[in-house]
Amino acid sequence: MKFTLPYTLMCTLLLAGCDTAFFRSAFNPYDMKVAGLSPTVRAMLDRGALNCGVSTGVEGFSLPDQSGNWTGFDVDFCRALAAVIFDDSEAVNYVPLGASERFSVLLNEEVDILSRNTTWTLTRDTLLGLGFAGITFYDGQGFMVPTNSRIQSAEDLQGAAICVLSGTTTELNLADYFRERGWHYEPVLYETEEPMMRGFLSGRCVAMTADQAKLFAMRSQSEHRDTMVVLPDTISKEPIGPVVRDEDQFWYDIVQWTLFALLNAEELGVSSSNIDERLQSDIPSVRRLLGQEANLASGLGLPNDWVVRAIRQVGNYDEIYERHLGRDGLGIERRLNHLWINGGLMYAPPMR
Ligand SMILES: N[C@@H](CCC(=O)N[C@@H](CS)C(=O)NCC(=O)O)C(=O)O
Repeated sequence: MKFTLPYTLMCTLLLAGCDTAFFRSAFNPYDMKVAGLSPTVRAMLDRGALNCGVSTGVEGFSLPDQSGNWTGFDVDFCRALAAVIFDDSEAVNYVPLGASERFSVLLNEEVDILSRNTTWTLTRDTLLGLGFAGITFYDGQGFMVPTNSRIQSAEDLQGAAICVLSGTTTELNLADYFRERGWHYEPVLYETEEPMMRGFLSGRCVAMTADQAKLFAMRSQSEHRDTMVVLPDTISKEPIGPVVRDEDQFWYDIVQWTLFALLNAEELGVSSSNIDERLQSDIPSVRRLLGQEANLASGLGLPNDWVVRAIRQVGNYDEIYERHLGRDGLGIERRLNHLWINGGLMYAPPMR
């Protein structure tokens, strides 16, 4: 039976500061009103745009052109969310954030989401009051060295000076790597990336370490790209995903299911180029994905065509990947980022 609460009582509870968890359990979750219970969504609707925290400029992930138009894999995830919420993938304010400041800016509500090469870890998830809504990209930490260096693999780095950004998992993994081996090394710490690249190019360190996709991006962005090479070693797991504040479960669900929808669309062969044809499909899972039957979006407080909006305006996961990171972008093989049916780890729960 559907649970309804008299309007006055609901207002009283809201004024009393009753938390959203109560409402979540008290209301029938398939009630469209739930969207009104997300402070993040409410603020976004008032503002008319999503505030998306991105990195300060990483080719393939988030990079502004000279007119200030942002493109990239992380940018497209925010565009998909804006399509879902506003039916307008352009309704996004991009906020470039360095590694050290990103979490406080999110917690201070200056952005609605971090879509910014951020690794999911236990402490970030539990101690900081953050929620990781999924994994958009499986990465791992690597090293870049000058092409003419004697260093062939990470095993040759004993005693080396290594350039690294502070406030990252990269810095911590680097320490673990050397501690485990009982080796000495000299961490050369930077706050932001540009000076780190300059330090590396000037020989301040013999290697630079970062997430591997990031190293490929930095190499591709540099006019000295032919003088540097990424080593074959991967020294960590870097599951990268969108981050929101813990307390807004409704917004978390929208972010999480938007990612799942992009993956399920790829799995079901629904793309921006065939969406009109696929809207005529008789296949039950395609019809559910595209809101042609069942009322699956009501639990998210969204209209039935929410996935159609995202796919039409931005594309499915494969399109986004290939556009920025794959064949039309950085040229990084999908590997772990393939769908599970293609030997990868990308596996979205069913939409039913
Ligand atoms: N995935 C790691 C590293 C994230 C990170 O911020 N990496 C640096 C480079 S190693 C970066 O992307 N910088 C781009 C920027 O600051 O705009 C983490 O979550 O701590």
